[in-house]
Amino acid sequence: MVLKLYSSTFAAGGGAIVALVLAEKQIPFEHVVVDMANKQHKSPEFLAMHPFGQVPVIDDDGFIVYESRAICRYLAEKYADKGTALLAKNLKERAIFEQAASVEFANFYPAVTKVAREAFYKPRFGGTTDQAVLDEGLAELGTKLDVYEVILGKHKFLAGDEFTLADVFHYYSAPYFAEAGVNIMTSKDRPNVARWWNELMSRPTWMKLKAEGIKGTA
Ligand SMILES: N[C@@H](CCC(=O)N[C@@H](CS)C(=O)NCC(=O)O)C(=O)O
Repeated sequence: MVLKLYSSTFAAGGGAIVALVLAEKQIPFEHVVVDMANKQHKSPEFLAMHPFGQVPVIDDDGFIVYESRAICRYLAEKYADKGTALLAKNLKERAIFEQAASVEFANFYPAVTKVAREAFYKPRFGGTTDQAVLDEGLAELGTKLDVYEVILGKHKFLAGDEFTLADVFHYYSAPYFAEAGVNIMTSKDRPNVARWWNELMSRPTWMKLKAEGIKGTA
């Protein structure tokens, strides 16, 4: 049975990173659009797959996985020899990869979430951006990116010279920057971050996903 991805069609958040891994790995999948406006993700059938009632979820021939980063790791391991590698091969490279993946979850994601709430979600869903809170979020993100600048001065991608899931996890928030007109990722004050971010944004798999939204390939 072909793998099913349950998510919205908008290429953002967890659905986007799972869809990107499916594209990088060239894994055929059926896209099951979840009607979030009508709270389908809170229905008993959906809660049986994801007890927190969120997207994305995958159904791999009856094997259910939720939490986008866990899904990405599962797919990258299952299809290790297909498409882009995305995971490090030996123990020490794997440790460095896990270090970079933790950096994304512990440093980048919390700071970006604040920025996304003020700059993207509030205006989109009828609220008003609080400029002081947004500035605070951008300042916090800036301090994290100052460290990224040093790391990315040493190698091309976050976990070394290869593109890995640690980079992929950053696409979770990418559409929020673009839609909210926030240019912090390409600031000329951090040329290594800008080079890395521009490289991520111009990856053909991502450009296709951004242009077309999430679409099944099976
Ligand atoms: N940590 C989860 C977060 C999932 C999440 O927040 N999904 C959002 C859409 S991007 C959602 O389903 N929101 C609806 C809700 O929480 O009720 C993951 O990465 O999969």
